[in-house]
Amino acid sequence: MRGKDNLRRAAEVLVDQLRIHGVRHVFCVPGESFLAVLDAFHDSDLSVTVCRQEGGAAMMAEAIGKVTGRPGVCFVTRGPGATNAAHGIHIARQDSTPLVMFVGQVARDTREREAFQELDYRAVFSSMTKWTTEIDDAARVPEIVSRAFHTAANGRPGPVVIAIPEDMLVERVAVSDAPPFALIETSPGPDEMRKFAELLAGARAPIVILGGSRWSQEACDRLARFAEKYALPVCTTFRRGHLFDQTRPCYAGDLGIGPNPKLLERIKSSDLVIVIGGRLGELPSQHYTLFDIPRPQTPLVHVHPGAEELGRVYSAHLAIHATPTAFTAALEDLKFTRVPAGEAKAAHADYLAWTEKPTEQPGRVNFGAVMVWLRDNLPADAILCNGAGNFSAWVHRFFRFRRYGQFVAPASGSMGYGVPAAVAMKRLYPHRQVICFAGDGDFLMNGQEIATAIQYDLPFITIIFDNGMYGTIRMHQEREYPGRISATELRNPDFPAYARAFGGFGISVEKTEDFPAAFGEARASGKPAIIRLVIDPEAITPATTLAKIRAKSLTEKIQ
Ligand SMILES: Cc1ncc(C[n+]2csc(CCOP(=O)(O)OP(=O)(O)O)c2C)c(N)n1
Ligand SMILES: [Mg+2]
Repeated sequence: MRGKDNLRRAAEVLVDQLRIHGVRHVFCVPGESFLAVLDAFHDSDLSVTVCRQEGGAAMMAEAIGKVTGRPGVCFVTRGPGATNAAHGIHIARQDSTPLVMFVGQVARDTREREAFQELDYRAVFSSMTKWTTEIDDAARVPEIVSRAFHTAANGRPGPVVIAIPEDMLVERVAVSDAPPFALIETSPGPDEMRKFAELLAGARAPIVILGGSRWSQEACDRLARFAEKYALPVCTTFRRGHLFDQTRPCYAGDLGIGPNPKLLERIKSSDLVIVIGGRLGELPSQHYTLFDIPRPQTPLVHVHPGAEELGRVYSAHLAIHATPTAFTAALEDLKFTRVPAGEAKAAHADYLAWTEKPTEQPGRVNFGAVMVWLRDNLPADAILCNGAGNFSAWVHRFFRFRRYGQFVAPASGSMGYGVPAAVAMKRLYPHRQVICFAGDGDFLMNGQEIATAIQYDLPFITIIFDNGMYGTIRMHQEREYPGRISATELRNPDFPAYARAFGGFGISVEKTEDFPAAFGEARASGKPAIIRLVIDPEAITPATTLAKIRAKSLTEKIQ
């Protein structure tokens, strides 16, 4: 509440800054360290989501940052709250997502005594954030919050952590608000675009690889038009499948874990690789084997919004410091001396052959067939979320993403992301269908956020791939230490009953053909729902079984 002197408390100034910077949603687990902020929420029109664990709150904020390109915001308490939230901060780092996290801090006059739950946030978070700071002076709240939003969103986006000492938050100050932060575009220069046109016109078999952040629907559309005009094959990197409408005739496939071998062949035999937006990190580079380091033999064009990423691993033949949004705008004006002609048709045919039909699988539920059913039956703007585990391989392979922001999943490979991301998406887009895919291991890392879904009446459907194990690790185990199962088996709760215990809907599916009816019931319930798929543990990837991996490994070890 504003005082009689008409001065604002620092906490009110802070919440006012959030509104000015366009924030609509904040996610938090409350703490006594930032009561004054909670009080300021009381008078604001911000949509506040109270969560069950700070890791979930940080992931929800990260998911908002991922799909809007503007910093997602969360508030957590001191030591234990902040360290819980580290999970989401690391995702924002690796996924290049703008996020601003506020953390309670002990009062300024008790600092450095290791006061109750005190933590040195700069020391703890600096290796994961773009900036970690503490606000000592209430009068500087507008300045520091403004810098945090600019830092998080511009260049290579990423997380910022701001500690807010509790005594600072209740100080009353006379201070002016900052203006709204700006999303700053970095545009390619005319020389760079001319060189790009020359390289493309001279290439026999160019290929485009899309990744990273700082995209938008318009940027994706511009890229798609350009690719179609010149028949350029376009693939997307791990968990960035939403950057290209996969039903369009230039789509060449997913360059993530276990990609189509034909796609890898195509990249290896191409004579110009154009990477737009992504870092070409460990997964898309197939563990740094696809291209030589530092100078790839195949000419490489690398377009990235962060100057420090250009030349970090790959010394590109043409490095362009630009946001994907600005680069795709520049593509529209490109002039060619010779018209490039790519191999999109053949690449798309390879993609269709790889993804059209589900593969044969052991067990009565074929997850590939479930994904194909969802591909044919979900609305074009449905949002799909997931965490990490082998189950996601079927999502990547068999679904067809159509729109920007439709796929919300961690490129960092972090488990536990799907449920919080689905909560955030349903908060942001109440009228869109939201589906969360989870492994049985993955789900229970943040499954408690189903309580948040119930509290805010967010009816999304979680599909749990229940194979009774940490399947991914078991797969690696069988390959490296065949037959020696260690710490990968799981005894699971009754997942449908878990959903019902929270007030949701739950159902088990034991045969593929029962899935559509179960999905219909889950939808009709109007509640947050869990559909548990009973999966044969042998069905370890769309391409192979555990027994085959073990047998191959044993044979190799004998030789
Ligand atoms: C937070 C986190 N902890 C651990 C891991 C390592 N890890 C990767 S996949 C995986 C198992 C996933 O199991 P599940 O969710 O059941 O999926 P499945 O592989 O069985 O389909 C583990 C433990 C990780 N990626 N993230
Ligand atoms: Mg599992």
